[in-house]
Amino acid sequence: MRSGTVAVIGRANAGKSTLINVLVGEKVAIVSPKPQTTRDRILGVLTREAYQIAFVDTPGIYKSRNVLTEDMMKTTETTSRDVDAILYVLDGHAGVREEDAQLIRKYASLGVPLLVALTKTDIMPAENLPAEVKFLADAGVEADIYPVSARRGRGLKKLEEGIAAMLPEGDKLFPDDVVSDRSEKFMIAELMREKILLKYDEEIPHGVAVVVHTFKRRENGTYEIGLDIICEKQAHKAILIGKQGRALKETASFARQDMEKFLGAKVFLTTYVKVREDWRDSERLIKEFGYGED
Ligand SMILES: Nc1nc2c(ncn2[C@@H]2O[C@H](COP(=O)(O)OP(=O)(O)O)[C@@H](O)[C@H]2O)c(=O)[nH]1
Ligand SMILES: [Mg+2]
Repeated sequence: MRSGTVAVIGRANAGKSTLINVLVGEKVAIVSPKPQTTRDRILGVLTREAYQIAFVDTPGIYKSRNVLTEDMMKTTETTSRDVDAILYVLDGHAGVREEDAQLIRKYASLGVPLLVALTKTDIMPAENLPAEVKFLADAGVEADIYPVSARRGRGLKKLEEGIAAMLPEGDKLFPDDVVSDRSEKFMIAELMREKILLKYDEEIPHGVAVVVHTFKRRENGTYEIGLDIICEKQAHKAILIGKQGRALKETASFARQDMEKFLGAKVFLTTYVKVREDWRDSERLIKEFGYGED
């Protein structure tokens, strides 16, 4: 049996979290079209008879701007040094750039086996593929390249087997039924953040933290969940809540439906919006809100 950890890295929005979710077969990481969707390292475990792959989702590669994005970059960097293999994800639709080749060469030089997944092939003209592969080869990338579509489920089995072949022989790292190292409470907060990412312009979700303060399973199996949505400005709070609270009601109801799917039970959800200016520049508040390294 082969087993090991695989850091999934690449630029923001490449499709890393989506790819992990389909490979693992369950939603372990939230997804949105906006950068900075993934803030933390998240583990997603895929177990088969012949191998076990523990994917580590990373926030991706950013040009740092505040303490939170710096922390996110650090998470990506330290993760890539601490694994058995690296899966570099490229957005085939956006096209491969010199910057990608540079990053791949950099990560390939860490001494950890690396392979490349070129994703979103479903929205990429098929005739572009050979050119992208040639571009990478000309730029000195020696790694194997796997074209995939997470959305259409194409090329996944080959990729999975390619990854497994790079892992060391060894026992399972996790029990068969484990798919993530994150708590239900974390996922609940993330599902709320995902809906905020989907509903509002970038400026607002990038400054939002979600903190679950109540998470109770009642005798009858239903859940009572209370959470705070923390934003950076009064003006953002007003937008998040909307006229007569309509916007918040809609976002919360959207999130609640996903929470019910995730928990397999009815959820009673209470949400409040609070303002904490500049929390993204406070190491203490970032920790208090549950982001960043332990
Ligand atoms: N068409 C298509 N879109 C994808 C695919 N994979 C991811 N996406 C979209 O790309 C955006 C970014 O995905 P995400 O997984 O959050 O990227 P990450 O920042 O690298 O984790 C989301 O809107 C996804 O729905 C794919 O295979 N095909
Ligand atoms: Mg992500």
